[in-house]
Amino acid sequence: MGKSFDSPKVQVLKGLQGLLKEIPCSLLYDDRGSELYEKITELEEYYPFRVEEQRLKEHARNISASIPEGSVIVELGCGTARKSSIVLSAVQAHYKRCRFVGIDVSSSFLQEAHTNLVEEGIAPDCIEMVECEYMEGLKKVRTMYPTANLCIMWLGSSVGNFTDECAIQFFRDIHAAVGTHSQIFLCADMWKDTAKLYSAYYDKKGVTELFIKNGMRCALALLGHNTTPSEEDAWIYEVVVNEDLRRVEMYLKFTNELLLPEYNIHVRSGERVLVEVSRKFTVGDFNRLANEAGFHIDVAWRDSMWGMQMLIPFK
Ligand code: AVJ
Repeated sequence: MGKSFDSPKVQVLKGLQGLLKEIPCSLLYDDRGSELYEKITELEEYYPFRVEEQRLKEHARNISASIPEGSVIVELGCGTARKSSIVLSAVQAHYKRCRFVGIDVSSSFLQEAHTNLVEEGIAPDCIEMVECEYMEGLKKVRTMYPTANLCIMWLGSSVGNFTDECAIQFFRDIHAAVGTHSQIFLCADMWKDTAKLYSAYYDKKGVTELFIKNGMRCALALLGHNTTPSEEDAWIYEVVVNEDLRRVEMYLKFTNELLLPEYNIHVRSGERVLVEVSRKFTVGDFNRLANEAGFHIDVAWRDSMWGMQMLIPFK
């Protein structure tokens, strides 16, 4: 895949011109995609959303105790902040106050997040929102709070979309943006029973299929190719649980060829395009990721379903 500093269009081009074809998963979340993802979180088979919520509630007290008093809690991609409010309430109960900065690219999400947090009883003067990309937002937060410990929350197993290389770079970038006086609270899905993984991504109602097809539609639209419904019907949704790489792979198989000669793109009939990967982690995977990025795992709350850990920089 193209590197993240390439423009989305260049990422799509590089992804579709290669031998093993893929598109960047960042394209899955346009308005329609975000709506479909919301529906996914309500599916019976899709356990990650509910399990995370439950684990956060279960461990909220201990998580809050591992965040030093006076810290600023910063959430990457806070969305509507429904999950983070669980931790924030516990921090507020523990220290009598908390400080939160939500970072997101969507201003409507940020407004909703603010409303939700106030409804959950978080003091309004403790909440700030920054409408930004992650790294730019983190640099801003560091200028707003030059000396405070920053607890950077990255929830929702978003790290599952990253390769090792990208995740390690991402953590290093965080460290470069905010410095040593910081910690990362990372939540992610654990490697588990393959049948359970398969059905979570191949749901009976076909919502995930629509979500994945919507991503492909967005990718091709970036190239000026607007797809028709019959063209999309010829894409077959396929899920592979890859045990060697410990990830769920979501593909579309093209049963009609796609020719875009002006871009040197030729997807053959029967060829698959990788639209999204969702990695599932072992404890060893987390340790390796953290260490290679210059962090150690200070404390963790994990079981066979879900993993939550506090990463602290080495020095
Ligand atoms: C939002 C990346 C955590 O990998 O489970 C859900 C996205 N894709 N169903 C995941 C997703 C298909 C989700 N993450």
